[in-house]
Amino acid sequence: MCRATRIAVALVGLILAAPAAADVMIHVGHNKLEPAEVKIKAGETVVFHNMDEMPGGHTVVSDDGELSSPPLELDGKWSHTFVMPGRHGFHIKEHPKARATVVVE
Ligand SMILES: [Cu+2]
Repeated sequence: MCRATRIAVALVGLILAAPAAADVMIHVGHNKLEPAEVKIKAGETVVFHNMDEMPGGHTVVSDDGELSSPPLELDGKWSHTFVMPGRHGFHIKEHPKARATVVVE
């Protein structure tokens, strides 16, 4: 193997060895966000996936009012990529007692 080929093989090996960053999922439903807490690293994405049909949909909002999904239909998804470390609280606008926290490390 020539040197360039060896380097190319090594690079492909590195790419294949790197674990794929899977998005973290929070399930949205009637009066529930599950799990109630997820931990991610800065730069990772959380997907909110609506599992229950409701007239008008389910809207995911951050407790600080900065972020809001559109009303999610059944099987609708909304994602957000978090860059700021800290604890980010969310609730469902239509079910304010349904809460979840995204912990960004
Ligand atoms: Cu509902």
